[in-house]
Amino acid sequence: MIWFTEYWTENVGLTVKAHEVKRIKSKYQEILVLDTPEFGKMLILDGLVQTTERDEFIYHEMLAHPALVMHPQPERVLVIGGGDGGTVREILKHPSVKEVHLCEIDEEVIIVAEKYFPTISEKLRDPRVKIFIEDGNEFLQERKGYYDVVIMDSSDPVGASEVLFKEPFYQKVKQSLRENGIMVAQTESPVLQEKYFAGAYREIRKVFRNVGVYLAYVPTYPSGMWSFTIASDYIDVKDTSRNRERVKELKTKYFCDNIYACLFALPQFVQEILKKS
Ligand code: SPD
Repeated sequence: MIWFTEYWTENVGLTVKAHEVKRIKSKYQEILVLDTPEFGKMLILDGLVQTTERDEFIYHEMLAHPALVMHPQPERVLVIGGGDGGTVREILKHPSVKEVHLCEIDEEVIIVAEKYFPTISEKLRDPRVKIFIEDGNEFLQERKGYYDVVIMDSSDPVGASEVLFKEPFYQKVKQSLRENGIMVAQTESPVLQEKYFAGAYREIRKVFRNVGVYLAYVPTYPSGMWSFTIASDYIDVKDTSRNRERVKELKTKYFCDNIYACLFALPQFVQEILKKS
């Protein structure tokens, strides 16, 4: 057994006792798989926890479903990042979806996910899924007016992922959407990463007319309080009276009709952060 710590800041972190299952260095990052008593297997990239068998459903459901439910009829969906496959699995719960493109820069993440995280990656080989091993920023250059929903399932905004949290990237996302298109991004913790959280909101608002922020509780992410930012030029993304009947048809463990109904209920301090952004 080893002790592993993800440092959330210089002063606080998440420490778990674990068996080391696999450690490899890919072209882009160190990929580590741990097996822990409480969270099951954990996928860690460059020292940062990406997903765990125990709580992955919370993040993946909350990242995928709100945007897919709000869209009148999502058929073509793009995921940038998300090589573990959890977001793809959730997207395919929506019967209208015909095509999912997954753009992941690091093929090793997919290989590791398929070997060690079969319940998360189980839909990656579905015939509706096409995998592109490419840089998300470059990939979008070629796609104009194609997607109904674009989902940023990125790692934290450090190193190669930093560009995915900036205005020029969101402009490309916007151009890749067709009419009624919606985008959603994971946007870090308002508690421990206020700078990144507020920064992403500011950049997204420069590009899209309608923007909303919602939260979920993800135990293994910094502070546990995690944010998602959803945006569209066509759809009032804060109107959660739309398509509520579709939520009831989804087989989920966290996302549900009550959560959808009050998706944008934010704690006062989070509202304050957004107001001054
Ligand atoms: N600090 C962790 C943020 C990770 C967000 N992406 C995770 C990818 C899981 N599909």
